[in-house]
Amino acid sequence: MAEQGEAGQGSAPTALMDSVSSVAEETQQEVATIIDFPWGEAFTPLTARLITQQRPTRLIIIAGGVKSGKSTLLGTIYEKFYSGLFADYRFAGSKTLLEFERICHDSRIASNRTNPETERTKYTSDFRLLHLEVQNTNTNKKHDILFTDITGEIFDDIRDSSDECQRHPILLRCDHFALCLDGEKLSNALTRGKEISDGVMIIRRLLDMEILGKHSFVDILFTKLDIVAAAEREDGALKTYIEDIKVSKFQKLFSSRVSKLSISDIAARPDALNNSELNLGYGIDALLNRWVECYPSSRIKKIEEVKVYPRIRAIDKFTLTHDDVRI
Ligand SMILES: Nc1nc2c(ncn2[C@@H]2O[C@H](COP(=O)(O)OP(=O)(O)OP(=O)(O)O)[C@@H](O)[C@H]2O)c(=O)[nH]1
Ligand SMILES: [Mg+2]
Repeated sequence: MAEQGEAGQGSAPTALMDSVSSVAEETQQEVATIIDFPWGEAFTPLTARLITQQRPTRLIIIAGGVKSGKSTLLGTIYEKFYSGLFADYRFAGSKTLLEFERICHDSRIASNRTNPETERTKYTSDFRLLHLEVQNTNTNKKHDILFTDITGEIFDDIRDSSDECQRHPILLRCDHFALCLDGEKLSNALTRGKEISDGVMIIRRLLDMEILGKHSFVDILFTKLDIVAAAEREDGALKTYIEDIKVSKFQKLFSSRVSKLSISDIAARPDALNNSELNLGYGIDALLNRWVECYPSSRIKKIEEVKVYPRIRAIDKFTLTHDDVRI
């Protein structure tokens, strides 16, 4: 009886196991016929090692508040290569094409929008990185670049909390730190004070935490120049005000604390409604040249300065903590 019972109980699972294994076999056959296209999604600091372990890579951190124009800046760099050469470069590839396409979608006719837009970047707890490979048209040298594309909310947290800065060791690795200040907010008397003080506070926090320092290349980007120019036509004092901010709040406070501080006006996607004569991507070509060609030489360390980490065994890959992430 007992044997029969066991056999009786066993027959159903056996049938189930048989059907599971036949499904598994079919799935395996299907998987074998799927063409393995590149992933195309954004990298995380960990997966970006796919790029950084192969070749020297520039890491550009694009910081700034919500809607300050960070993603549009990246989308425009990508769009510019659609029409051929941009700055001193030709497009040589990207492992995150899907993300660039996502950023650009709402600015295209295919999105059925009446105005070109950029979708708000979704909140992710980790940094998202976009990859671009460019080739210098004069030297033919190829360069890999990783740009961060993260929502301004993360930079609000970084500005307000040392713990949040420490949660992102990738900040230490940046070759260029670019802070976007929203030209639209600067053009409005009600919002400009906070936009400026938030910008000053984030640079100060990163300097005090020694994340930025004498080795750092910092860009302060005054975005949406078309909106600023339109506002200046209405308010004669605005131009002098903004020029004064550039000197008194950024140049004077920070230029002696970093390796190089550059201040630029850009218009990633000027709106025709602002009667602007600015081209798409105004000011961004010079920026891209600087990001690719200049990098902090002081990051090259003498051998005795290099901290030695214990050799990582295969099993350690599964136990690495956030602090171990170094790219
Ligand atoms: N007029 C004008 N609008 C711009 C320009 N650059 C960006 N914008 C607009 O500004 C808005 C915000 O731009 P995003 O690039 O999404 O800003 P973001 O900093 O990535 O925002 P989050 O991802 O939310 O942090 C979008 O509606 C863009 O179309 C510009 O040069 N001129
Ligand atoms: Mg964004």
